[in-house]
Amino acid sequence: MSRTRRAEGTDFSFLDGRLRVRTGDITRQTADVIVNAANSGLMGGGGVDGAIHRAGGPAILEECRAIRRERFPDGLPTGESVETTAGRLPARYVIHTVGPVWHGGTAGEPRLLASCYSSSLALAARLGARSIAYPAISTGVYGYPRDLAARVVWETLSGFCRENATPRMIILVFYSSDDSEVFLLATGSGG
Ligand code: AR6
Repeated sequence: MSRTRRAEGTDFSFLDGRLRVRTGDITRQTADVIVNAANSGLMGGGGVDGAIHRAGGPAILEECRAIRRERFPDGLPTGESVETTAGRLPARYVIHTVGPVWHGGTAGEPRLLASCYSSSLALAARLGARSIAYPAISTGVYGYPRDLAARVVWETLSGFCRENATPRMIILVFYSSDDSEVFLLATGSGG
C-alpha cells in the first residue's frame, strides 16, 4: 500500500457535533465502544483486527471463543455485531462486526456494509454507550472502494442520528489522512 501516514490531528465535526472524523489509530481512542472490522471466525486476523487484539490482550479472544461456541458455531454472519470486553483498551466494550468482501458491488455489499454500522450502533445503544469509534470497515483487505464505502457510511450514520438519540458521539477513525480525505470528498464535506 502506498498511502502515507501523516500526523494525527484535525477533527472534523458533522451532524450537530454527533459525528467526528479523525485520523489516527483506533486502539488509542477513548470511547465507550471500539468497533472491530473482524472476520466471521472471530479469532483475530491482520489489519485493525490484529491491532485491537494485540492492544486489548487475550481477554478479547477468550470471549470471542465463547461467543463462537455458545452463539455462532458457524461464525458471525456478515453485517452482524457482537460485543466483548475491551481488555486493556481505553473502552468499555469492543463490538466485532463482519464487513462484506468486495465482489464488484452486485453481491449486496452496500446493504451488508450498512448493516455493520446499524447493527453495531443498535448494540452500542443497548449497552448504554455514549460514544463509539469505528475503523473504515471493509476498506482494507476486504477491498471495498473507499469512496463507495464513504457514501454508505454517511447515509447510514445520518439516518441513524435522525432517529436515535444514543450513542451521542460517533467517531470515524481513519488510519491515514488520505483515507479521511477520501471520506470527506465522497460525502461532499471536504475540498
Ligand atoms: N486503526 C485504525 N484503522 C486501522 C488500523 C488501526 N490501528 N489498522 C488498520 N486500519 P482491514 P477489512 C484500517 O484490512 O477490510 C482482517 O485480517 C485500514 O487501513 O483491517 O474489514 C480481519 O481479520 C483500513 O482502512 O479490515 C478480516 O479477515 C481499515 O482499517 C479482514 O482483515 C480496514 O482494513 C477484514 O478486512
